[in-house]
Amino acid sequence: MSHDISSNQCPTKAGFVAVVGRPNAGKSTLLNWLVGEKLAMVSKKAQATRKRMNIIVMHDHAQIIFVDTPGIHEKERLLNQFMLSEAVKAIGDCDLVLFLSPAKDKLTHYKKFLELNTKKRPHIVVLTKIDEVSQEDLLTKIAEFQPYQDQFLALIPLSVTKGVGKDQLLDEIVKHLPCSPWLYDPELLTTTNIREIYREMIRESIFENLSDEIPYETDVIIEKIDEQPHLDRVQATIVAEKKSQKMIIVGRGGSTIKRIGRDARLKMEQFSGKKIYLELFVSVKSGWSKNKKMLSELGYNFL
Ligand SMILES: Nc1nc2c(ncn2[C@@H]2O[C@H](COP(=O)(O)OP(=O)(O)OP(=O)(O)O)[C@@H](O)[C@H]2O)c(=O)[nH]1
Ligand SMILES: [Mg+2]
Repeated sequence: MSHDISSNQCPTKAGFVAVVGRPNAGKSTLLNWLVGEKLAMVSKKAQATRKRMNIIVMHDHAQIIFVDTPGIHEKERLLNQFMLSEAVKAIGDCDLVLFLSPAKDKLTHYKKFLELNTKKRPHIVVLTKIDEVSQEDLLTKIAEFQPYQDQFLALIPLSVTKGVGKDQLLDEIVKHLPCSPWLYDPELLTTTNIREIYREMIRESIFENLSDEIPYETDVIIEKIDEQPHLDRVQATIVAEKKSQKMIIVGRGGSTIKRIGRDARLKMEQFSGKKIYLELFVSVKSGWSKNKKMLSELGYNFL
């Protein structure tokens, strides 16, 4: 207790906060909301995020470096194993964990997280999407977590849709961060570069425009960015597993790829405040999501 009080008197605080939970729990949405910018890719479809992304939020005298992670799930495919390892690494490397549980969820995912958290990193439970449940069901859910209250630091109900829970969450996080000088320029919102952000915007458009397995079996390579003061020229390749997928991605008379390109371009323009000239290509790399070398070429490195 005395430690907590003295640490709250330090002039500045900073630390890494891993944001974890099952696919589709609302992790990336929460971070975009906290930072006030659309930085991380969001999708109705699960397993949208594939890599860690740092999102930096200043609150009071603290610099919170959130680490967005892929949803915790187990699947054989090498890409999915990489995704799980990203979440595990983020937990291992952080000062504090936010475990996100949609308010409708059973506690199975939480129990799995406790098993995964072998280093016993301190964590806060965040009940997300509380707009989707009644007040009564919310109270029942909170009661279900009570037997675990000596495991977590706090339980915070939250809804991005309703705009509820932001300050409670940030205040709680700051309480538990170590005294430290800020680790980054306080103006900085992310350590992720423009290349990676544009790539995620194209991936997000693929998730929005294509169904079934195609979003999961495609990825994006940014081949070239030519940055000018008011215009970015971007060349990117969509990588698919099969020739049949390439045909669907292109669409009749190129209609689908045009739609993906237009949606991505609008997101990129909104973000950069510049005009974007986007050229999209499609290539087939059979087995890319199951092959270590090809995954590494796409920036998914197991290390
Ligand atoms: N109703 C409601 N929906 C939400 C809320 N927050 C997020 N969502 C929706 O939940 C879906 C998943 O959101 P994401 O932020 O992509 O979830 P994620 O945890 O990052 O998912 P992965 O990257 O796949 O692990 C999207 O359709 C969001 O719009 C909320 O507060 N209320
Ligand atoms: Mg995500």
